[in-house]
Amino acid sequence: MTFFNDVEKVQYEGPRSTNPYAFKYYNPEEIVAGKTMAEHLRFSIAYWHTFVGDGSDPFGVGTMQRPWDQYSGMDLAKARVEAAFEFFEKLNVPYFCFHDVDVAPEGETLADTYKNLDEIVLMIKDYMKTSKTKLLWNTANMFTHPRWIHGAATSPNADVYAYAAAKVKKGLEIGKELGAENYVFWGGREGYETLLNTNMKLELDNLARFFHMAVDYAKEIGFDAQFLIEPKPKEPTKHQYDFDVATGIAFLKTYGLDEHFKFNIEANHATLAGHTFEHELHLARIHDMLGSVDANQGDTLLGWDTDEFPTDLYTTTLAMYEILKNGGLGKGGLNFDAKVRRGSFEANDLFHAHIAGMDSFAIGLKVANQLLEDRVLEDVIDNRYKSYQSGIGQKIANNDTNLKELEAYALSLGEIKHSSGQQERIKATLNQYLLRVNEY
Ligand code: XUL
Ligand code: CO
Repeated sequence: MTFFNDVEKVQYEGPRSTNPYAFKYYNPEEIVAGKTMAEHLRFSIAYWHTFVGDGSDPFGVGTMQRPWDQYSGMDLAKARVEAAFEFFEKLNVPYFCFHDVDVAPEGETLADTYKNLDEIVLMIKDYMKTSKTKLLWNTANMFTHPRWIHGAATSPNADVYAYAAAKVKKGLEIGKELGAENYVFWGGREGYETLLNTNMKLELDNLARFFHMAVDYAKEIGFDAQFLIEPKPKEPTKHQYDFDVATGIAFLKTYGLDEHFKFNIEANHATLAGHTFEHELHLARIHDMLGSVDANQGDTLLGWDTDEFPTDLYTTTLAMYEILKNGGLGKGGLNFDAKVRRGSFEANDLFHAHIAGMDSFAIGLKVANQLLEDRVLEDVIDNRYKSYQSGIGQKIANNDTNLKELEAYALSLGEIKHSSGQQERIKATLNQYLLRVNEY
């Protein structure tokens, strides 16, 4: 059975195309800096938003009209798998991601849930035999069900901790079975609401123990995925422990987990933490911990996680700049953890949304690559820090001086001269590069 009957395979038709079901900029085979666009961008579809999300919000019920709406239970789960692989094929997207509960309904007991999962995982595995689409990552949903009310691996209740451990054990087995390239932890309920009832030290220690057990079990079963932490400061929990990349690095290093984990950085989570997307990517990159990306965008007028499809070219350009500087994403990819707006309820809007996101990142890739080739920002930055390339600056950079020598140097100084930071000139140049994208 097919579900998206209005749309044929989406192809690249170039910037002047008026076909809404064509890529204008994403040309998978086009070579940019020695690699195809497909290799650079490694797009992925988020199962939860695209095949499960119903458009409900805290004030209203679902609005989405989906060609699998007539099904329920395991039939619905199976219809979604069929629809998903049709969608992957039509959009020519190389990866997808899911939470356990996205693909199979939870049963009465954990054993029933496993049974449902096993059946659907088998079906997905079968589809993957003939599909070109692979699993970027899977994860365990440990935030929706009421059992996670006080957290999962940071719950005050050890039974919940054990239940969470079982879910992750199963998730690692599923990841191995389906050849996942990464395994993600997003701790939506791993945090606290008030310190008045919280033993933060025990919760953090328990969380670290949990991650160590996951690392050990993956090793034991020969699952060589990259582990990823996805930071977010808040929502649903008031204060989440994986607040942002800096907090995540401190946690991972404190508990000796840094060699096993990288970050899955989500644009809207970055802005919720009061950072730009590129700040989070940059910080992870300079620590060699940039693993993967949840590609979406927030709304500067709204203080919550709106998970919009990424269309802001300024941001996609700066994100691709960081990714290119990182030498790519390795096993990671650009996963559209993004949902169509509640008013975009037709099934075909799913195509429009993904095409918009893919074209936006393709533009970002081309512009960022040209910026790098022309050393636009490199030259600015090298020049700005050139005082560290010789004389006293070089001594500082080489760890070859001390406070006494620096004092003597400072006492000998005349008036200190500064250079302009010129950020307005740099931004104008960036605009020129963006507007010239069709020339690259
Ligand atoms: C929630 C979020 C999650 C993770 C996976 O904000 O981003 O969907 O990506 O659990
Ligand atoms: Co996410």
